[in-house]
Amino acid sequence: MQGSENGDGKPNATISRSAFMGGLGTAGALLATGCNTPQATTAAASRNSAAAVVSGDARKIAQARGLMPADVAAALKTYVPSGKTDDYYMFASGGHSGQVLVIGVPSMRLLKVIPVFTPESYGGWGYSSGSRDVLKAGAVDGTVITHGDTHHPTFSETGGDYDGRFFFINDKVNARVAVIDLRDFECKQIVKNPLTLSNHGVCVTPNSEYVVESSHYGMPVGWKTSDVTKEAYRKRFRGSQTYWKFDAAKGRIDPERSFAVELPPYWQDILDAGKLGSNGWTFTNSIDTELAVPEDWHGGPAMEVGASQHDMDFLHLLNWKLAERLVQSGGVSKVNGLAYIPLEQAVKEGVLYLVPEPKSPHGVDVTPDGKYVVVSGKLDPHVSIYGFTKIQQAIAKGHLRRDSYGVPIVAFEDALVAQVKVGLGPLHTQFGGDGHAYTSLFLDSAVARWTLGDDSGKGWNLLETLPVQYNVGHLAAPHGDTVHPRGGYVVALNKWSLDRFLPVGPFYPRNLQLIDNTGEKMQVLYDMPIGMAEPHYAQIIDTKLLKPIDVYPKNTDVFTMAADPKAPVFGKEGTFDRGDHIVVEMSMMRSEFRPDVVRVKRGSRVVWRLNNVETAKNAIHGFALSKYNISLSLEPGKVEAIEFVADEPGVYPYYCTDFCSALHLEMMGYLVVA
Ligand code: K7E
Ligand code: CUA
Repeated sequence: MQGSENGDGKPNATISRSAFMGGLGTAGALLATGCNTPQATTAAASRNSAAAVVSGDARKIAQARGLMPADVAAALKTYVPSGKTDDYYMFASGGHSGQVLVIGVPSMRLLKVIPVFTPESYGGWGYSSGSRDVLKAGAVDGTVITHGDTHHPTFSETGGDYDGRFFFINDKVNARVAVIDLRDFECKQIVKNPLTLSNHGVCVTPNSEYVVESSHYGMPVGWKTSDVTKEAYRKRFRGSQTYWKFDAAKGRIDPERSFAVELPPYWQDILDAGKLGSNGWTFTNSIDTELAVPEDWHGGPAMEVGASQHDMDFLHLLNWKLAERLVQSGGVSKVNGLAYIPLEQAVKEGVLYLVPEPKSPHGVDVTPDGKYVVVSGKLDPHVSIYGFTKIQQAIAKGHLRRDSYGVPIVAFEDALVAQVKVGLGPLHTQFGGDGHAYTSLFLDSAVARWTLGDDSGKGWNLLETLPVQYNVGHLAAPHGDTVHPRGGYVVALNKWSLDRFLPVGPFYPRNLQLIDNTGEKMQVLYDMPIGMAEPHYAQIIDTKLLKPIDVYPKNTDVFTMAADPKAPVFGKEGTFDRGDHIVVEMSMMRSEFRPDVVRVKRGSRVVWRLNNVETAKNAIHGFALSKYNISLSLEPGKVEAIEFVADEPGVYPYYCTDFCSALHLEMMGYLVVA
């Protein structure tokens, strides 16, 4: 028996969380003996009370429910008692829901859905003037987009580790990036990439100088062309990598100080930023170095065949610090308003290099020490480990061959340190606090755990694989892509769930599986169904790093995080005629709207400002207005505005949508249009 059993039947006061996590035997002991020893605990506070749980009753329950010792251990490891909170926040992409999910780990309880690219009536997102402005800023050629396909969530970093201040996420379908402020867990900004319509990878540089966005499908720059021959694809289609300058003081991306590097149209995919010794570089893989185009454009094979012919694609190495210096020296042009380093210039200045990478690469992840880049190809059973030092030596030596665009290529053998045969369909790698690496195996539906070695190629070994259910995409581990992985858990983000949950029709839940990686053998602890689109990637952050506000300061405009000079003043509410429009100044409090009647003339343009004047935590009021398609959520201290034309005579109720008090149903009023 391993773990925390101290053998004398007394409470083991020195038990650490990790010691407990390692002890599958603990629950076995519990079931076998039904003893009163409180081995099962994650916090000092629950140590004494655990004695009540670990009794003969627990054994009876386990037997009645047919639970095995491992099940009981898993339950104890994930159970967070009512009133207690989790150790970690997991921020997961919401896939093509366009939103972000906040989940507690290890309980796997859903804490919040953050509306981002898609209007969401519960939060008033896309209904208030402020949120509409954010969505409008992400418009494509004037069309406001009301959906998104979120893939790669990224926390802001300081010194290569999450700092708990901001959070970024991409929209793959329209090449946009959103900024979420972790003070209030709300989206504040969406920027549209002016060069392309599709992106994929997003990462931050180690001090959040830049949010980096890789383009995905090959596109004519600026997408305005109908010349779609194979020759046009080669000549005029391009990829790009955009370095969005992040201004942490303002909490916004600054497009004026951002820049892009032009790339060959190889379908750049995921990317990661170098750290520590490799800081200053980004690593981006690609999947269509064949330059395959649809059959119709040249009569060749189907896209998926055409794009999988080569044994090798290219990992792109970009020296962003050098590119930044070029931009700052004023030596670059602009394309569609964005500073732009053309391919030829990038090659000439030594900004861009390539390294071959095995078949249909997908994941690229830099090790916590910054020394190695781990690449996995969907059609190759290995992860390939490139040495940053080896790459730099090969570049310094020169005499590199070039691709058809003139980009220098570091030879595969000169960059490669080791390959680990992990299994079929390796996709993405995370790093655990135990010093091991974890790679998802899509085809095997498994997680591989392997050891990190050194430059000599020694020490890179597969330890074990754990089956998961099913078709795993990304993995997420606490701070698992930083310089300081915390370990304890790995979450497998599975595409399919097949037989795991109660049937809910043909759209099956996605399955997030929590894995304990503290023991000799990994163990699946918990299955969490996601009742919406597929989360691709997630990041997990120590809760101690986040200090969210619980009540906005009075009169807060959440888009400036400052007092709104136009906030309605308590005691001076009313309806005011401003000539060409009507202004409504409204206060909200338990359990009334002031005013509770708003009279306007038919055809008036109405600017309606609302202020939740509450100062108590959690005293949220909603505002829904019949017929005018308006739903708002005002947390205490928040000010919002809406605008509409009162175009039909009639009586329209408005009411509070949050059950805020015993008189909540009475919190209503009438808009009278005469
Ligand atoms: Cu593999 Cu978009 Cu990172 Cu999906 S991506 S899994
Ligand atoms: Cu305010 Cu219900």
